[in-house]
Amino acid sequence: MRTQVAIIGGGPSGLLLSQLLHKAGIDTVVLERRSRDYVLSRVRAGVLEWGTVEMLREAGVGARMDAEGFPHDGTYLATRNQGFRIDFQERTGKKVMVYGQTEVTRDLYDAREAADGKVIHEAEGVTLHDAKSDAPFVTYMKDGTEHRIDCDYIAGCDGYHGPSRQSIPSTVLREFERVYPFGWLGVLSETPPVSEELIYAQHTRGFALCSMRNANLSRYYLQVPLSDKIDAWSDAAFWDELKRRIPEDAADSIITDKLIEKSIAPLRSYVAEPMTWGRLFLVGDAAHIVPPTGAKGLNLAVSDVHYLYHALVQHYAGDDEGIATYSDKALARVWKSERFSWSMTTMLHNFPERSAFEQKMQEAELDYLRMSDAAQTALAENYVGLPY
Ligand code: RFL
Ligand code: PHB
Repeated sequence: MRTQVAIIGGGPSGLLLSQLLHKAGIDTVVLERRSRDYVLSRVRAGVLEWGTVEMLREAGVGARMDAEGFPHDGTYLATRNQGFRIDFQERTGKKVMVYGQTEVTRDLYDAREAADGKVIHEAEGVTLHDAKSDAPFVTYMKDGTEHRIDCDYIAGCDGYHGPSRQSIPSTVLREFERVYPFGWLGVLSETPPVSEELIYAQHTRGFALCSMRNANLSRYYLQVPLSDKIDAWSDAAFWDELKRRIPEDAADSIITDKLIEKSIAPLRSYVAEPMTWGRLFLVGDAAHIVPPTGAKGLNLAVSDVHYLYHALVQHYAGDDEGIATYSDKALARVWKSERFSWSMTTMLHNFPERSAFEQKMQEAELDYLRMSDAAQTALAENYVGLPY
């Protein structure tokens, strides 16, 4: 088989790239290791920057998001008894959209299917070849047979554990990493959200987040030690701990029920440079990970797609400037989102090894944010998304 762009990974970045390129008349094949149902069962991001919203509209997959998503003009930051609201709209003229990654991915699969797009599920042993040459190709196994796809370019949209980044020689790749000494226990509950807007809560027992998917589906998170086992968290223990960490009025009014999903995710910051190697481009989680506190992971994947999509369209129109600058442009934005996610994480979590001095610094930072218009504007500007 031959295609113009072989895309490895059928998560949001691979599917969005393929959909945008299709609309521009560029042929792609998406290779996904998992089944469609498995990909759609993963509960992940919930907050879309406005740039992401506009990219999804541009790709022709915005209709359901516009009908069912919830635009949010602000968010709450809370300590146990002193919450305050940051108004994004007032401070930046922008807002965010609450619409789950699962729904984004479903809309993209539907669009690819409607356009007869080639998305190959359960592709095993995907291997990249000759990315440094002018004739790269990808091989994979499907139903016991080996297949080969020749292409002009390879887009590595295969997440943190995929083969794309690993195919770049270690002499070329530079990695930057911070691993945090805690994780997030995330749950879904078929109950109305406790608040119309998200609540990011700092507490001496650990961080908590109240988020949502729709009017009857709430998403809550607790900071937990990495050593915690998911089975040791009963539903009752989860609700009790959440109530201890969020503001009292929220704790008093929260509606609790049986939890329908429970998982623990570790937190890390990670960047791989460069994001281009020969004819291979890394996109999204394949190149970088952020801790979820800033709600940036999916949004960064989408901004990478934006740069790569335009670079490829330019290339097929005879101009390689975008191809040559893809890595630098994407990384400039990646590092700023890394900084924001790291600073939100640092400001809001409990770090077991923190000194008394560092503890005071954390309190002062949140107190400064509470009283400073400038600090709130800076947070809002980053949260709604920096320009592409
Ligand atoms: P994905 O979604 O990991 O998709 C990669 C795809 O590649 C496939 N794959 C392979 N395919 C073929 N061959 C192989 N050998 C392969 N190996 C892997 C995988 O099966 C998968 O389908 O990466 P992508 O597309 O770059 O998208 C990135 C986002 O998924 C991620 O950044 C966000 O989910 C992060 N994130 C959040 N981001 C936000 O913007 N806002 C949020 O509110 C937010 N909350 C979150 C999050 C991530 C979380 N977890 C669990 C990681 C909350 C959580 C709890
Ligand atoms: C979510 O709804 O899953 C969510 C929201 C905001 C975050 C992280 C996750 O910062």
